[in-house]
Amino acid sequence: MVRCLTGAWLLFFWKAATYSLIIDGCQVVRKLVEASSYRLSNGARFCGILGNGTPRIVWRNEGMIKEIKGSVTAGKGSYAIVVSRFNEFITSKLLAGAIDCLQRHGASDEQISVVWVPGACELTQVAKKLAQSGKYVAVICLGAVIRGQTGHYDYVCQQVVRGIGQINYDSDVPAIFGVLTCETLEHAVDRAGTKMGNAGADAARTAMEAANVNEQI
Ligand code: INI
Repeated sequence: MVRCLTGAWLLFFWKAATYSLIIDGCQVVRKLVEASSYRLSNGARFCGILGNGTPRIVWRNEGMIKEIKGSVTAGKGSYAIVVSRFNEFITSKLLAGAIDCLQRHGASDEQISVVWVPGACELTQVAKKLAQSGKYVAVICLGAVIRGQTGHYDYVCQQVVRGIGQINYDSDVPAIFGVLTCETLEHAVDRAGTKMGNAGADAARTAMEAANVNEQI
């Protein structure tokens, strides 16, 4: 529902809500949610409230401010998935989740390439090469590092995080971090298509959105 209110009225409501914050924190959250549907008579939409004491209401005129948002659709570009064989029991589920997600959002088989590497430490070098090839709109990196199987868990995690981060600095193609870093095998199973969803599908969704944002810039 869209209601037209003056800034003065909103200020009044906000102040009233601020006072009731002391009594009931939920009240303010509710007011903010309601306020998000307010529009000024010139069409500007309520954006947020800044500051303490006398708050400043920020309005956003959607027609004037350029805003880019990525949609989650595969589009016409190709996606590379680089996936580690280490902990394949888990990573194969991440891969299936990623492929399923890309296909559900319109990708054909021809738009998807999969490259297997030995372990999480080897993801970066191959992902970099794929990103630099100019053939893909995004590179999805999938792996599973699980503590307990090795003393060098922390080093493997650090190397992968830093490596994939570096690709994002160096290249115009987004490299998506779809690597599980878990304390236990059970935690990994939870994130590979069971209780906590599928991190491979999440990474694929992120890849499509990032690629779409990139395309618009
Ligand atoms: N690689 C993984 O992908 N996950 C792990 O949990 C892991 N652990 O625990 O050792 C792992 N190690 C191998 C590493 O990625 C390299 O393949 C290896 O060190 C050779 O460079």
